Amino acid sequence: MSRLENYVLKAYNKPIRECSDAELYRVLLDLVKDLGDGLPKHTTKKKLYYFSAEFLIGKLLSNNLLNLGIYDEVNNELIANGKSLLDIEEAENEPSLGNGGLGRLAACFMDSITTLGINGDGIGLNYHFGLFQQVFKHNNQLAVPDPWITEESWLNRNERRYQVKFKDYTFTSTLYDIDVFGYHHDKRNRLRLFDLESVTGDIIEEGTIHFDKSNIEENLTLFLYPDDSDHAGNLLRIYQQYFMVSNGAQLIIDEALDRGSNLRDLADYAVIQINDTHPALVIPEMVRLLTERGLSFDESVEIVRNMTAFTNHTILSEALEKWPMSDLDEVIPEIAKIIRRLDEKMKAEFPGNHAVAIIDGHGRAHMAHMAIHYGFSINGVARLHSDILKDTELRHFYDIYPDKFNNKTNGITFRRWIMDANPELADTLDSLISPEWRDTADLKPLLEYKDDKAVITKLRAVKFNNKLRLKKHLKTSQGVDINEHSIIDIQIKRIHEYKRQQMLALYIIHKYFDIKNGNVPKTPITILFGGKAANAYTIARDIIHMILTLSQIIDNDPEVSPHLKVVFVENYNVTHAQYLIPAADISEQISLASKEASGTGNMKFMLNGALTLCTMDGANVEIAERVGQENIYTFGRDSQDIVNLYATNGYNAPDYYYRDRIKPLVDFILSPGMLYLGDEERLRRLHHDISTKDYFMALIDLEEFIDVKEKMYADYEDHDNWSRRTLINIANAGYFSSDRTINDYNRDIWHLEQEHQDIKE
Ligand code: CBF
Repeated sequence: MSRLENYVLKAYNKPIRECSDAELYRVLLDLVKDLGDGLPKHTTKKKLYYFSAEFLIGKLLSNNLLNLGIYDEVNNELIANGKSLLDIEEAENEPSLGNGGLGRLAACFMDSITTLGINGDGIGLNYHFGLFQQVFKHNNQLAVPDPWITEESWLNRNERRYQVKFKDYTFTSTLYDIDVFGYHHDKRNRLRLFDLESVTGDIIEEGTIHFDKSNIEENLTLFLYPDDSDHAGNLLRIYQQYFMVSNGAQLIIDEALDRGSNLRDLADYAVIQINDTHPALVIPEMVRLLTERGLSFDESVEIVRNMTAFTNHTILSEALEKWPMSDLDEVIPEIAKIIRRLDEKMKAEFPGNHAVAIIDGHGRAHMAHMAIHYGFSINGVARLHSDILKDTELRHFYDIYPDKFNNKTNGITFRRWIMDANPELADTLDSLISPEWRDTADLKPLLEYKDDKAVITKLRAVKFNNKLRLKKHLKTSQGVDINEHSIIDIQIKRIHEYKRQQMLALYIIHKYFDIKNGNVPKTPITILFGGKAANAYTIARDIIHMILTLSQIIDNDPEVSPHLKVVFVENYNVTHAQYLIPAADISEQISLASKEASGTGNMKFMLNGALTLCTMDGANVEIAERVGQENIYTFGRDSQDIVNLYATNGYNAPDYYYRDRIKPLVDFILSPGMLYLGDEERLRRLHHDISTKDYFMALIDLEEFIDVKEKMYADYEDHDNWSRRTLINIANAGYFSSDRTINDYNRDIWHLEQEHQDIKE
C-alpha cells in the first residue's frame, strides 16, 4: 500500500477516489508535516535570523511536495484515482502575511536559505486578517478582512512564550512555526510567527477593516500595516514592531545559550538580517536584553553591531520610518532611552554631521540611520539601487562607512516560479537541457536552441497552453473571459504612482482612440492589471477606479472590444500570479527610473518567457544587460535625469499635459462616458493630479512609451522571432535565481556554514 493510501485509510477509512478534495488536502497536510518532523535539524553553531514584517509565502502544498521530492509520486497517484492536485489545493487558503515584493522576496529567500543548507529562520508576526482582501464594488476597491487561518493549517503551535513589556502592558506571546523545506535537501528551517492569544478578531466592525486601534491587547496582530494615518495607528505600528523584535531577540538569546554561547560571543552564534526598517528596533532591544543580563552598555552595543545587517528595499521616504521620540516614549520608554544613548554616542563620534543623526532636529528617530550605524552591513537590492544609495540617498553614510555598503541583486526561487507555476515549461527544459538546471539554475545551455525551429514552436505551444490555463482560472476565479489567442500584456504589482499604472491606462486610452479610428491590431490585445492600493492612499485608489471604469467602457464598445480587453484581477495574490506570469507575452516594468529599488516580478516574467517592456530602473538594468538590447524594450528618462529633476524641481506637469498627443488622453478621464460610469469626484481628482502635479511623472515618458508599445505589438506578429527572443530571455534568467542571491548574502555578509553550493553564476 502506498504512503498516501495508508494515510487516507487511517484518516477516513476509505480509498483515495472516494475522498473529497478537502479531505485529501487534510491528509496531505498531515503527510507533509510528518515527513517534515522526521527531518534532522541544523546543528551548526551560527544561525541566521531573517527579520521581516512580511512573508508572502503563497499556498504551500505543491511547493512543499516539490521540495520534499514527492510531487510526482503524489500527483501521479492522485491522477490515477481521478483526483487533481490543483483542485485539492483549492482547499488551502493563501496565507495573508505579506503585501508585495518585500514579502515575496522574504519567502523566496527562506526557500533558498533552506535549499542551500543554511541554518536560518524567518522571524515575523502571525497577522490574523493579513493585509486585507481586495473587493471591487462600483469600480472601487473595498478592503475587507482576509481571515486566512483555519483550524488545520501549516501553522504548528510551539510551546515557547515570551514576556514583552510595554509602558502600559506586559504581554505573553505565543509562537507558531511553519516548516520551510529545501529543494532536494534534508534539513528544514522554520518561519517563526509570533502572536498574542487575546487577539481574536471578534470586535472588528463586520466586513470592514475598522477596529479600535487603541485596544492593543485584542488587536495587536490583527492586520499587517494597519492604517497609520492617525496617532493611534502610529502607536499600533510601534507596538507591532516592538512585539516582533522583542520576541525574536529573546528567541535568539535562548537558542544561542542552548548552543553554548556565553552571550559575550553572541555574534559567533547569530546573525540578524533586518529586512527594511520595520524590524530595526531589534537593535536597541538586543542591547536592552544584553545589559539586563549583566553586560555593559558599550559591550552590548559592540556585540549587536557585529551581528546585525540591514537591507534597504526602497528610497521612498514613506517607507524609511522615522518615529517621533514622543511616540516611542509613550509605548516603549526603556527602548526610547536606549535610542537616545545610541544617538548621543553617534553625535559624539560625528559632531556636527546632522545628516547622519539618529534623532533629528524635530525629535524623530530615523530607523535606517540607527540600522546603518549599529550594523556591520548595509545593502541595496539591485546594482542601480545600491549605487543610488551610495551616491545620493545615503551618501553621508557612505562617506563615513564605505566598507559597510554592498549590493545584493534580488532573486526569485525557481521552485515556485517555474517548477510549480509552469510545469510544462519546466518539463520542456528538462528534455532540452537535462534537469540539472533545477539544482544549478543554469539555463544557458538553452541558447543552443535559439535557431531551432522545432524548439521555438514548442515554446510557443507551451505559452499557448498557459494562456488556456489562465483563461480557465480567470473564468472560475473572476468570472471574466479572455481571448487565449490574444497578446497577453501584464502589469501586476502594488498600485503606486511611481509604478505608473496610470501611464499604462493612458496608453490604453490611446489604443482605444486608435481602434475607433479604424486601426485595429492584427492580433487582439488583453491587458491585465493586478495589485492592491494601500487603503489610505487615495490617488492609488483613484487609479484603480479609473482603470476599472475604462475597462467597462471598452467592454461596452462593440467596435473596440473584439480587439482590446482590459482586466483588473481582483485580490491579486501569489496564487493568481502563478497563473498570470506563465501566460504573459509582455511584462510591464514601467516605474519612474530611480524609484523601483529592484522589482522581482520582472525576473519571474523573464524566466517564464515574456519580453520585458521597461524603464532603466531597478533590476531591469541587469536584465537588459543579460539579454541584450535586441531582446528587451526599454524607454524613458534614465535615473540620473530623474534624480536631477527632483533635485532642481525641474518637472512641470503642464509642460507635458498640454502636448497635442497627451492632452486628449488625460482629458478622456473626464469624458462623458467615464463620468457617466464612474465616480466624478475620484475622476476629477485624478485628472487634476495628473495634469497639474504628476509627482511621479507619468507624463514625462508617455509619448515614448506609446511608441515603444506600438513597436512591440508590431514585432509580436513575427511569431518565430518573438519566440526566439523569449528563449533568449529564459536562457539568461539563471542569474536571477534567489539561490544565487542567498549565496551572495552568505559569502559576503552572514558567513554561515553552507551545505550546498550548486549555483552556477
Ligand atoms: O526588495 C524587494 C522589493 O521590495 C519592495 O517591494 C519594497 O517594498 N520596498 C521594492 O519596492 C521592490 O523594488 C523590491 O524588489
